[in-house]
Amino acid sequence: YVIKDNRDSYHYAVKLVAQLLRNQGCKALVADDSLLSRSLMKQMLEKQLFDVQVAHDGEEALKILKKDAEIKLLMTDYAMPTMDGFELVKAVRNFRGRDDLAIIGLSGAGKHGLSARFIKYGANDFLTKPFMNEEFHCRVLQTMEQLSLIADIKESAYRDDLTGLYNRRYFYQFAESLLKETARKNSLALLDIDFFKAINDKFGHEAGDQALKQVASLLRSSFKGFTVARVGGEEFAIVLADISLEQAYPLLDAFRSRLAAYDFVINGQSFTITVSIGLAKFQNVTLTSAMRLADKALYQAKAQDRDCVVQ
Ligand code: GH3
Ligand code: MG
Ligand code: MG
Ligand code: MG
Repeated sequence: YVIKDNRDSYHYAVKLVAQLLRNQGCKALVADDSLLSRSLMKQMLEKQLFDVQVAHDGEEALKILKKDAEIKLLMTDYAMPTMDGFELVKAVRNFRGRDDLAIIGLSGAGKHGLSARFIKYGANDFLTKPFMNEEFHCRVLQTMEQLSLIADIKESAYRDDLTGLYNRRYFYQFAESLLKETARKNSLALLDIDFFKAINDKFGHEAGDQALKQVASLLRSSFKGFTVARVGGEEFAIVLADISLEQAYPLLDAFRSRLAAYDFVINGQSFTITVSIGLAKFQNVTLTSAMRLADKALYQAKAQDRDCVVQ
């Protein structure tokens, strides 16, 4: 049905299908006091494969949005009892950003000034009622496409492209935000591959890269649910949220021995890799001092014949 509306552009239809696939199962919320308008929008969004909820006014919409962080699109009317569309947009923007939740405001015809104000209050776009079906679909599609693009850009800005792990930039941002939650008991581990220069020298830089990828994938499978980042060439950091030093030590030592026993086979050549690990507590400290502590422990691990965990 949506495609039929857009038969005039092949390229548009292709884009549309791609976005429909991304919309599938994605949650949307319609806030409108008019039953007719509400059910029309619900129906149209369902055609775009959204999972749609409805609210009768701004207050109800706000309640739903506070409970459900998975809602990715809000369509809101302007004139509604108890809380109007502007108030709703302003309130929602206090806890959901423009790159996280798309908002399209709607207002009656002859009130174009109102529509523009939606944007000023933080909506991504607006529509004037009554709208044509095709305009509705285009605006929703474009807004959701922008949200997807931002998500893609964010994802690539936070990933290391060799290993697919989080990068240094993400690690520092995440670590800073975790340290603000003072009540939690966390640990920080810094890992540095032993004599990696020798691996490169012996087997070539290309093989070294392959080895780094494999180390990363071992890290990923060993530390599921924790934040693992590549913070340097052959250096990795793991933030273990809600894990005390005493609990972290055996986890890291198990990884250390798992890695030491792992048989790397790259370009027909077989070798082993070991890692030195420095462990520090990660609560009620500044990020700088936590890093310094972990780094000091790592330095000691290197001094103690490597292939060990020091806390
Ligand atoms: P140590 O046990 O003291 O850590 O010895 P090391 O040789 O691992 O330490 P060093 O810091 O002196 O050398 C790290 C080496 O890692 C140097 C560099 O050539 C290599 N390296 C860093 N990043 C990459 C990368 O992305 N790919 C490859 N193949 N090698 C890298
Ligand atoms: Mg209304
Ligand atoms: Mg190093
Ligand atoms: Mg090293």
